[in-house]
Amino acid sequence: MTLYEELKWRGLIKDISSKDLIDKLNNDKLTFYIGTDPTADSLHIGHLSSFLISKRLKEAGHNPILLIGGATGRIGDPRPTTEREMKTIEEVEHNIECLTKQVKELFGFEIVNNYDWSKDINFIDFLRDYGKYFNVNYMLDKDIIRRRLETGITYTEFSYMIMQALDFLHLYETKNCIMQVAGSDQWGNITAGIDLIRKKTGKEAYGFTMPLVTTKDGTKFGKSEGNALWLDKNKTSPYTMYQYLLNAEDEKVIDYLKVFTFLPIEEINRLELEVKNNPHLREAQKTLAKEVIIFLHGEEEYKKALNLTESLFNNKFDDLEISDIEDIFKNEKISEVDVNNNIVDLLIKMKIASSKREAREFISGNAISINGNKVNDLELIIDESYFLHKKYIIIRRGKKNYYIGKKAN
Ligand code: 629
Repeated sequence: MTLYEELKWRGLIKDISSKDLIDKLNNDKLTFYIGTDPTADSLHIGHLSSFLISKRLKEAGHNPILLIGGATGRIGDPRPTTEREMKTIEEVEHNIECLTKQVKELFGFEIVNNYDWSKDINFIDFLRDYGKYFNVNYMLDKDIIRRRLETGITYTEFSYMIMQALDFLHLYETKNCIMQVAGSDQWGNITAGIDLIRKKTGKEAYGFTMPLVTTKDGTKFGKSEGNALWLDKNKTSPYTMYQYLLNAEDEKVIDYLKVFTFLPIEEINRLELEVKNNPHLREAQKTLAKEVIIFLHGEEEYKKALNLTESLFNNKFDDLEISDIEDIFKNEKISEVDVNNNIVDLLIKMKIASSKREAREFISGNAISINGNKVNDLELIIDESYFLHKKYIIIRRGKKNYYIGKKAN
């Protein structure tokens, strides 16, 4: 299988600027770039797919450059709906620092910052040297701009594509960079660069995009309770990331394995059969979660995430660190509870039962456990000793309803 065929098989090709690129991808060594704006202090899982493409291309012998948008990050790439809030300069600079460190550690790509060549272009030169190459009608025809004409767009955001086009020209001229790769939302910006290079130099540059990764119902992959899943483990714990991936839908998990792992084709095909024949074993999901966590955070963190998952599965909480407990239950509502409550009152206090009668039924029916131990005594008093690390109490009702209480002080 050629490199292009593999990219295609993995679902990583949406738009491609020219058929000639296929041959070049398969046979040449291309210098290419991907860009990211410093809009946050970490990448999130939505960025991972295009960064992994770069790693794939690198492994096939091509030469990646990562551009961090110190200049473009001050402007803001127009979103389809509304104007972005501008970041402060301090925030942009802080984010550049964090992203640089993160990308060096995870990917080791050469990094450039477009602020370095954009900051000295003065407005008059900009209009004379570059503005003349951009027909406003052409700009208005770009998908994103067309969508924004309804809601309105400032001149600042309207100009964004010219800045990104200048970057491509600059890297073409200084580093012989002839290809840009990104997610499909970047197609307009990429083609603006290719067109500028053609007009300025008469030469052909190239680009391709990959489709957006989505869930079964078509929403963006990688939002957990509406929050982004960050690649920085201090912002999204390996356990949380692990759980998200473990819950991938059967219909989608094979797509995700293709996009997010470096597993060989045969192995992914084998897992596809497993999804068909033994879906309850969730081998594909477990493999996806394992591969991604090891890539991002290493073996140790993977083992920890797996252990936490097993603790929860086996209803065993005695050995957990306080930070693990907080991690596992961080999306749960924590109720404040007093010590020396009677178990029946506690269940009501924590909204596990709605009446004393119901609470007693749960207990007699064997449905309640505290910190992993079944409770049968209707008169049980919950003293100090029931609070893990003197702080938390974990109650399970039935097979999978967990409740967490915190000792009131
Ligand atoms: C200057 C800036 C360039 C080239 C690119 C850029 C950034 C680009 C952008 N990218 C997104 C981002 O920064 O906004 N204008 O968050 C993001 N990207 C990864 C994928 C993406 C894209 O970093 O390309 O499609 C998300 O999957 O939205 O000279």
